[in-house]
Amino acid sequence: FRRAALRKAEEGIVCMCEERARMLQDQFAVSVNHVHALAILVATFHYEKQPPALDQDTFADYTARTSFERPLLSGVAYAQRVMNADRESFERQQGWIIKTMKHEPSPVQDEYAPVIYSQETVSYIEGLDMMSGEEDRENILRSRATGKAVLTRPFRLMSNHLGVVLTFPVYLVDLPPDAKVEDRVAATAGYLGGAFDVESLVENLLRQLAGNQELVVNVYDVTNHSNPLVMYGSEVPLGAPSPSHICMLDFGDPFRKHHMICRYRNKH
Ligand code: WA2
Repeated sequence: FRRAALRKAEEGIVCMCEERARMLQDQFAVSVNHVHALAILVATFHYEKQPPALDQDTFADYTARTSFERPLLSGVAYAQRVMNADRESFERQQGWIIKTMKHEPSPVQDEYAPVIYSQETVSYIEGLDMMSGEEDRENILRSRATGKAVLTRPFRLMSNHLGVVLTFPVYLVDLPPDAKVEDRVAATAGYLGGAFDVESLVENLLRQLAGNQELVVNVYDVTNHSNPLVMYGSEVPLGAPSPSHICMLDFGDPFRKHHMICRYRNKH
């Protein structure tokens, strides 16, 4: 009887874990696709129109009304690439000065990525140089070098929740898929990105599922397999070995690897 019960528990956990992994991956993918479309919106209406046919009010209104398309993102924003030579005229034109993510006036840098458009839910990043944060900076550099969507490692967002940032590059010209890195960098206009508030939005997602009470779900960034980073859930190691199941997750950035581990809360 014990063995049959254990087998049933193991089968149950496989199903429940796969269901959760699939849901999370799907909601992640639709959110990424919609941010991709927003990057094209900025290229079309900010850069391909003279004068630009986009402003903060329009961006805030459009992103608020389409937020249902990005269920795992707490907010999206557009950071413009500003070279140091153009900083003064940029600041004069905007009427504010570029600040660091610690809310100090930015020291001189080769270039900056100040947020010029933001969804109201993340309006606190407006005017901040997103290159002043280590994780955001690495994302910006990797996205423009590859032309693809990239993700940070999990870290504490400015909302103070654990999450990851997604970044798409926006280019001034159409680039062929095999464009050289230096051509990509030279053509970079800015960066469209958003914050995956994993801590609160994944909690919401899992809470709606049957069996939530009995299951412990953890998501890890296992890009460096010998140093797994918690992306969702608590890090407390579980005592007695109980049935567990691991599901691979694909969040669309081939540079990063993620997986989900599910266990029962009460020993079976
Ligand atoms: N957005 C919201 N909260 C954050 C954050 C962020 N980055 N970084 C830390 N907390 C405009 O890649 C460009 C958004 C960065 C995009």
